[in-house]
Amino acid sequence: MTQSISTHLGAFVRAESGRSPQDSTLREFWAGLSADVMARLADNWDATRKRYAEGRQEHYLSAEFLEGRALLNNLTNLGLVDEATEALKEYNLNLSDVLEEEPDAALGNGGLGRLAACFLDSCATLNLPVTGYGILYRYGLFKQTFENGFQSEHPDAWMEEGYPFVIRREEEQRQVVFNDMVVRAVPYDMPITGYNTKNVGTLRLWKAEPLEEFDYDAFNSQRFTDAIVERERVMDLCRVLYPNDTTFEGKVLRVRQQYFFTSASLQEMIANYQAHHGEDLSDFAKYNCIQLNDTHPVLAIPELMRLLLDEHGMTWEDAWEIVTQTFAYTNHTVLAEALETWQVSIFERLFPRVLEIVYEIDRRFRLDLAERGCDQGKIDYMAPVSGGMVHMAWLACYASFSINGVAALHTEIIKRETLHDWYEIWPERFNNKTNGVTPRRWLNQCNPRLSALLTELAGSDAWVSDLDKLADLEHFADDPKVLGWITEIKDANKADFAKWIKNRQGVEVDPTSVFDVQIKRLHEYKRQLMNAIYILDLYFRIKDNPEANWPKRTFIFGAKSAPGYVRAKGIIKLINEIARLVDNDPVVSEILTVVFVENYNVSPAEHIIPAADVSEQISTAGKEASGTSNMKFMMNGALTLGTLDGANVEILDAVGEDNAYIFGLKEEELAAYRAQYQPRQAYETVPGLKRVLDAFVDGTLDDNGTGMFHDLLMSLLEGTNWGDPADVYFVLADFPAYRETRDRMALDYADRDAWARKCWINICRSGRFSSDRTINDYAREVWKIQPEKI
Ligand code: GPK
Repeated sequence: MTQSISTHLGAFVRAESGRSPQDSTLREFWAGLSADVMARLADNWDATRKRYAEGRQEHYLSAEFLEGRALLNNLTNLGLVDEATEALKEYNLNLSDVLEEEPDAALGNGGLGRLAACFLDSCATLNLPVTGYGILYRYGLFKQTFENGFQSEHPDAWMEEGYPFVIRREEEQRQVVFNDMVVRAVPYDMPITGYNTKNVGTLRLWKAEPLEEFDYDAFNSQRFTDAIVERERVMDLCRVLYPNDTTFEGKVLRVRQQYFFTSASLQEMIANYQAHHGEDLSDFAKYNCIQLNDTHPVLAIPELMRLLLDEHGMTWEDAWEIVTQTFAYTNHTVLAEALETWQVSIFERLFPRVLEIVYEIDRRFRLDLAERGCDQGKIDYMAPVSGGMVHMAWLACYASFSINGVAALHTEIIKRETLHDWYEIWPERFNNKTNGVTPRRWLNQCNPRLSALLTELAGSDAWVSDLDKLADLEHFADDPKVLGWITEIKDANKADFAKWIKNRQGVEVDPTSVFDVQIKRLHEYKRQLMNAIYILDLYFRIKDNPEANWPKRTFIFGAKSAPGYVRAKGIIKLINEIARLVDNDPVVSEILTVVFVENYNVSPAEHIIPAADVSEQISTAGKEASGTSNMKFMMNGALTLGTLDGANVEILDAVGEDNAYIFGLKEEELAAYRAQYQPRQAYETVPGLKRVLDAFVDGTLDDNGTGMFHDLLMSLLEGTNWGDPADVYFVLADFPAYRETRDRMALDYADRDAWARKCWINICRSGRFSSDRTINDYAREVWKIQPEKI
């Protein structure tokens, strides 16, 4: 199709609305324009799929893909943004209004899911033969509202009104067999377009459906409920994304989900292999590599064994040889509560044959380790099955040829601690792949002003698919004219944000204030609580001395808490109460504003990040595996206020101490610090701290009688019932250094040129945090795949 959008838009909209375009809704325009985009990419998509099916491929298995919106991404990749803008003008519509109609595909919780989405974007752009496999959740991550400052959760029926960017492929369905049910796995494919390429990759999301629509006999005998019970039981499988981030819950439905999508994906890989390379599966690993995104898809290991043994008649030795050459495993956290361990009894109930295979892997593992001279204690600890539990990470480490962490420090920690015993035996399996983010969505699309400047200064848009090119622009850091433009662009983005948040939540923010932002899942280790304590302390300091020259600041939060994570919910309520306290104070509210963006998600992030001045990356050292918002902020010219944790370490390495604000205890200092740490002493002696913490419980802030704020205070001062020490995450220990650094940062902002210079250096040195760099590293060092340009 070479005709312009305006030629067909009316017809596509009519097909969606059944009305004339003049009478159609914005939503119908969104659907019509999206249908046009799908029509335009169809042939290239088909050609890419066929091409990839022939050669060596990588399969990215992930329970989460946090895609966000698709239309602008696809319009940009197809070079259609201007045409679409013009076409909509003929109907007196704005492209941005139409784009805002699109629901976020929030099939992920946070960093891990968004990483998978950035990776697919890079694979498409780099023409790499990679396919993503996941689950078509009917309900994505819950929608968050605040009710009197408390988080409440609502279902996110993101595709109920129709979603044009997935195609159901009925003819490619598989069957997945559980002990107690047989389900159809129907693939829904989402095209993944790349920048400056015709290649279109695929995200294949499986949906569970009953073998029979419903029980016709029951229906005919008037037992209407019975007729649909079995159907609903199957549909339950894909109904909802588990809303936990970095915590594990041993729910049967979740392990069902995991087996469901891994089994369907493997069956397809085998069928595709046989279609192209013959019945004999000996060369399976030559043509296929599977990346396991955390342990969620680790059931693929015993399931591939089962398929090779039972369905394809292979010997154990041959099958194991293939399996151990196929799988690569990425670890995303060192938090103990995230490590998946399933009760043997659950496996027994759902898929006894898979359990049998797991036991056989376990038996051979134990022999293997005994032969290596390991003692029984070590063998029991490392074994895939012990204490009645299946340890998914241990299984992954044993069967995978590659094990990687997601930032240099994180990889060192898993080698030294989390997975140390495996590292001792198989050091060659371990490697680091520092995360990255796609500069298409996270710079080119979300920050058009800055992108235009970069393109103008660089003389082309080549930086969009080769972010290292920005390094050539660094010399403009000494050009006062350019520094002025950088400041103007940031101010314009901040004004846009102010409009957006006013319209969304009715909050007024001052675009001339410093925008200080922390957006990420709510977790104690990420220390939103330390951020809140700072703001409350600043509130009191301003009350003490209102005449001093306080810089104006806007503190922006975005965070969802797992619904069952009571303390995290307490922190959300606390921040909302501090926001209210500040807002109700006639003096302080002239200087400070606290905004908690409701229902934080991918598309809100696209509004927030380009407007940020300060990027809060303040996790306890050693706890944040990588972090990826830190990279998005850097690319958009916000300065990092952070600890030496995760990828912050590498950001500091890239920009140097003059261009980042680093504070706090280092990971290697924490153990010794813990031995003598007395949070109560910090509470008594650090100036201002007692006043702030007392305000949690003395009536200054109101938790509506829930006791939440008292619990937060106790978590800092007393530890908890279940044996944690007080202040597990060193909030009070790091607070003084955090306060000093953050105060200094706010003062530094006044010199806008000096500030802009730092921002510019951050932007120009962000090349290594493009997910293109990460994916090239995976492709070369782990997947051993080459670009296949159609
Ligand atoms: C790690 F283990 C997990 C998890 O279950 N979910 C999740 O989002 C995050 N993560 C890490 O917390 C981040 O530090 C990291 O950048 C991200 O995964 C991607 O690797």
